[in-house]
Amino acid sequence: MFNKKQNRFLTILFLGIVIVFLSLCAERPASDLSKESLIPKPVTVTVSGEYFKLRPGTDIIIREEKDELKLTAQFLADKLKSSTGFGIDVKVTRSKPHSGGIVLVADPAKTTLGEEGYELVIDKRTITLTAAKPAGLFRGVQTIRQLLPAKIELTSKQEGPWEIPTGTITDYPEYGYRGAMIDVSRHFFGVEVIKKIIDYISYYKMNMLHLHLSDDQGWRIEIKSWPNLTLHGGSTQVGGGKGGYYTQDQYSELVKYAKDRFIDIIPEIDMPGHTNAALASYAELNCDGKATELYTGTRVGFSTFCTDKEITYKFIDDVVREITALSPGSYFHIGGDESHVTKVEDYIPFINKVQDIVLSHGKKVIGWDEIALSTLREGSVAQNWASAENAAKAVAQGAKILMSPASRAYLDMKYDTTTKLGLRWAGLIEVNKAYNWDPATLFPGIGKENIIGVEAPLWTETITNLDEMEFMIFPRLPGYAEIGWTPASGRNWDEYSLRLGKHSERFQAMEINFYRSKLVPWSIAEL
Ligand code: NGO
Repeated sequence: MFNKKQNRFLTILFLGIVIVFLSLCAERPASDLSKESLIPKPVTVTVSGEYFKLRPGTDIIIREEKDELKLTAQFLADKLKSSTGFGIDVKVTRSKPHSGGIVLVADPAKTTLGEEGYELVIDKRTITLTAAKPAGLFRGVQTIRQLLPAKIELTSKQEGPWEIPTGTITDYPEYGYRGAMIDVSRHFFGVEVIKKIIDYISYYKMNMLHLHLSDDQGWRIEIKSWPNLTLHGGSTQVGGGKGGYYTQDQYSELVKYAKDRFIDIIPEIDMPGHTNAALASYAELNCDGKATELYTGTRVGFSTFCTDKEITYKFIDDVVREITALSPGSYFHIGGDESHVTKVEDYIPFINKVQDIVLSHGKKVIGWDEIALSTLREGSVAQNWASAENAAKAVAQGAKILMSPASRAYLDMKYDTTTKLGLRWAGLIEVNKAYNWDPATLFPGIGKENIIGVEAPLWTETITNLDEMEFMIFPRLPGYAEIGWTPASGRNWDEYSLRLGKHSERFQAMEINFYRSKLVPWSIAEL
């Protein structure tokens, strides 16, 4: 029927088909979404074994032209564009179903997902990210980033494949407050450094950045009605360097940068102690009417506002008014720690008055745990750092606690005896010690219902630049983020340390200077 040539052609064609068929059958192993190294660990994951693949032409699709949706969609597109080299665009399409791509859906009816929860349905052609609120979509976008290979974080074009295992993730946080604090007073850090910190904390789904804006060594935010605070009080720092401060415009720029990532900035003006920078700037705030000298050491507890002068409260009212006008978040932090030279009979009425000032400007109060000595106003929060007894006093008054126990959560504590940076008054905090605790069982009588969340503070007596900050923050920060997000029943160090080990690839892609703890199996050989 066929001649020799035709026979040969048919045989080759047949063999070709067989080879293609066999290679299709010799499938790669099924994917397993539940084995991905996500931090924080999601609440529930179901697996369907296939792969979604990002390709040239994969679009990010939103169904409504709303700013918050567009912003988050564009944020994702920008993250994916440079490393994949694909022209990933945001498209507004009302029609459904979609023919592939990443679809972001705001569905207010999904109330079970709460303020920040999200659902991610990944199939072979489409990723559908749904949330009740815009913040939930943003948190879900972080999950998508973490599901892609670490090189997605690089800014130059990389080779794919860009695959994500299929399945479903339903996820929401355990606590509503998950934050970090940066002390910009002991050493000052400019706007670009703080933006980096905001990027890092948002990558791990934290939602609060507390800025410690004033202390003995420096006043760091412009107050137009009291200009000498920054001109003089902001002019130095620990060690005698030149210090610095944020103008109100720069502060607003930070607030917006954070807000776009669904993070609130919580401003702190520490008082009545830790106030030397203000006392050096305005003589009238001192009981003896004499301005103090600027201070560049690290000792604490020697300064106090004059608590029985009227001008002190006029001053505080001006400061709180100007800062709250720039702050959309719901809290103002009044410090209140270590006021060792303020008599307790002066401290208590002072904190009571200051709480009322903050409330009169429409914000709720947070203060370090000593504020529990005063009469806590409705909604005031005590930030536990040192004293379980103060935390208990706050709870007895019906107040909530923000958990930052120094011996577990202070980012400025050394990892081990060889750590050059940092302090050790609250002990050494290796990565496992930082991770392995449950805020809801740390103190008897203080349970989840009494706690608004977790915050990890970085005090900067010994920290002078971004590199040093990163070294103290990483790799402990992802652990604090997970403590705040993932239910305690779903957390254990052995399993977490494997996931954390994989994140070294991401730290490296983001050029983060991190501490290579021996307790973590880092996944990059040349470490
Ligand atoms: C304490 C103190 C800060 C120090 C920090 C150093 C609180 C709340 N007050 O924490 O002034 O910088 O320790 O670890």
